[in-house]
Amino acid sequence: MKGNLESALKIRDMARRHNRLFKESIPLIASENIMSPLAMEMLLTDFGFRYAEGLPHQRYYQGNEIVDEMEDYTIDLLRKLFRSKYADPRPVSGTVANMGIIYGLTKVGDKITVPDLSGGGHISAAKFGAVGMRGLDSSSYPYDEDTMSVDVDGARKLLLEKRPKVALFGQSVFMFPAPLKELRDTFQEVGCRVWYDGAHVIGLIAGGRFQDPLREGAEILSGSTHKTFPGPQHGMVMGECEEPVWKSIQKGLFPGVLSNHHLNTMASLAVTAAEMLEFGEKYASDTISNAKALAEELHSLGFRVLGEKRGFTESHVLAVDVSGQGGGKHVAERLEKSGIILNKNLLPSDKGKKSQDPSGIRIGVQEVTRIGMGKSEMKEIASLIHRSVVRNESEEKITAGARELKSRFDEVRYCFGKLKAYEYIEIMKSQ
Ligand code: DSN
Repeated sequence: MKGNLESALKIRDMARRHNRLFKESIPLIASENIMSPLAMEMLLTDFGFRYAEGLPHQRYYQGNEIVDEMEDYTIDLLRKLFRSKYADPRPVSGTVANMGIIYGLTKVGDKITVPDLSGGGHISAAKFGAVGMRGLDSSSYPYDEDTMSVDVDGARKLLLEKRPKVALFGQSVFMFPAPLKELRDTFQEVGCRVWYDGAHVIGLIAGGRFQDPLREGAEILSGSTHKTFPGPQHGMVMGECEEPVWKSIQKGLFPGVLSNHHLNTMASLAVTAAEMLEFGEKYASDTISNAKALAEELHSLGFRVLGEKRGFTESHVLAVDVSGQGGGKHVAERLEKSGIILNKNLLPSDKGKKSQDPSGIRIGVQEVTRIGMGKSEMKEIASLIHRSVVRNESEEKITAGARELKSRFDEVRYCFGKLKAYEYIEIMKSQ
């Protein structure tokens, strides 16, 4: 008994240590964020322990009256935020959203065109991911390293040649808008369903500061809800399509790939959507201007920041070729030991290279923006990175600098209420 209690407390100790690690580090992973107090509160409600399979008002369980009210309300908030005809907040993650769409819209052997992995494509669109699991015949758009985006002429050629059932756009290294407007006529000529996976940029879309896929030719928009959209780990799908298409997607989600969906994260997502309606425009603007500032500063310090011809980035993310500084793995690990957390990443020129040993690093500024950092702090971050990986200053020195910088920014912004970031649960402090 005592041993088991010790095991349980050990886990709590790990959680505390993890909180402290992120409290004291500079968090630059492009796919992460932290939540507001109200969104956080929703995670610790009874919603988290209940079942509500299916759609509101057509459930298989009793006790869902308030769940139905909450889910209807969430759908309305998402439809308003993304100006979409339909919304479904049930996917428990971005990849589950993608699996449901694939299951609902395609049959084994259907053709799909997707972004290439080395061009920043997501694993769910890969042959070894959800697309492959459905047995689809997939082809990748060529990538243009000059514009750091899908090559428009190459994509047009591929679409006309393959005539896919579904054309998918959206990446995990997503600096510039996908060429939806440019390809709109081609989509119509081919008659394909156009689906945009906006996981990385969906908070910027919500804030009206990136492209607006549902007005540019996409009829389906999917995403996770914890990157530039600063909510819980969850997923969502929005539709601007005909009713039968939407119904197929909803069937793909349930009973296709979901049994129960997670009601506490859905409530948390709804709170975040309301906060994005209030603060999203400013948050998206500040995030993008910080990304540009960090890119310019790193460039001026001699780093090879990709996308120079287009001003490095129009989103929250930048990609840096660090092959001259020991490669992505070495640089990411060195920075981690120095209090700066980011990830190694394949670059478009890395064709054939292993993803464990790429040339690049990926940097996202959505979380540091969320805690109030601005352009001058982007200069400080660039300087810390430069001092660590170019001037080879000691890990202790850089860690001290990172901690000092971080200690000045510990409050979650762009939300209702106040919360000290990284000090989530008061009870953990009092034990
Ligand atoms: N793997 C995540 C990312 O970091 O981009 C997306 O699922």
